[in-house]
Amino acid sequence: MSEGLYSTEKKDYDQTLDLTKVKPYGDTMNDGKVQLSFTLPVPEGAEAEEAAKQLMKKMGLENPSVVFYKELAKGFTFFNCYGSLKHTVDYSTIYVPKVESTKWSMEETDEFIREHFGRPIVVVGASTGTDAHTVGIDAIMNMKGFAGRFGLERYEMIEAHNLGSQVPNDEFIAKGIELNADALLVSQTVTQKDVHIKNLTELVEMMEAEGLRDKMILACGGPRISYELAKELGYDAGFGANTYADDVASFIAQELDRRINGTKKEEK
Ligand code: B12
Repeated sequence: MSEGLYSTEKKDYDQTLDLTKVKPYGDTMNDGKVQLSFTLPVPEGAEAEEAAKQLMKKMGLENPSVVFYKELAKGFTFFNCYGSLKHTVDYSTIYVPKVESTKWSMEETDEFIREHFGRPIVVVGASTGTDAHTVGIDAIMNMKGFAGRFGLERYEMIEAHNLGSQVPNDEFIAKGIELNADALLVSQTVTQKDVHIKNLTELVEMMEAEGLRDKMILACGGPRISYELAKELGYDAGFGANTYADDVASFIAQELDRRINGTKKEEK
């Protein structure tokens, strides 16, 4: 192969990946290259550019460079910048708590429910409190699902009830009781002023006060929900961005089996 972009010749730059010292990748291993953008509340000009570079150095970026800046409004300048990050992380020691269930296809989950429970599992979902966002809970529950994966309504062995958005916690619980729900699914999108924490906590407290908490599987999801946060708030699981109905359906089926039939959680 000839020189240039497609050359296969071994280069003399560092190509070693050390998972104990991982840093960002631009176009060469360990170059640390980072792109960032931010706004400073100062007027556009050379002083603003210098201020942006000094800030980047304080963030641990070497060779900071401002490639674009523009006045956003009087007294405010927006920057696009690059730099090389000095810092590294030890990837080999990272542990992230996450849902411990085996992800099954819709057909596998249906089959499991048929065999292990002999009846459909009842799942009630809603975007609760003041949250008006429905797209997330619809992606999980509606027949057509999300990004080519069917939602819970499509499952033969799941009776899915999607209550929509802005459902008050007491109404949500009442519906769960009325429908004899096996699982309640809460969606929270707005996190301003930690409104999701208050709302999710209120739901758990109401369920505990009514002696219902251990009678139903309780899971939450949303773009800023993590499994760790959900567990901290007293939920059985939490699901973040890029979740599909398969993830939560497999979890519910396996968790219910553990509770009803005493099966241990399957290892990943
Ligand atoms: C569409 C939209 C709206 C629409 C909602 C229409 C509707 N019917 O849902 C409208 C215009 C009504 C709206 C209103 C508002 N919005 Co809005 N909205 C968005 C937007 C553009 C897209 C959200 C979306 O649909 N995502 C697509 C879905 C598929 O993704 P998802 O929700 O993450 O869901 C996935 C996972 O999270 C997970 N999941 C979600 N829920 C659940 C539940 C369970 C149980 C499970 C297992 C998984 C799960 O699975 C899904 C599929 O993978 C976002 C910005 C953005 N680009 O994300 C802002 C955004 C969410 N909105 C925002 C805000 C602030 C508002 C308003 C407060 C604005 C205002 N001042 O009025 C109001 C809220 C009013 C209210 N009372 O809630 C902010 C939230 C900021 C924050 N962190 O709190 C965002 C991020 C915009 C922004 N950058 O500021 N919004």
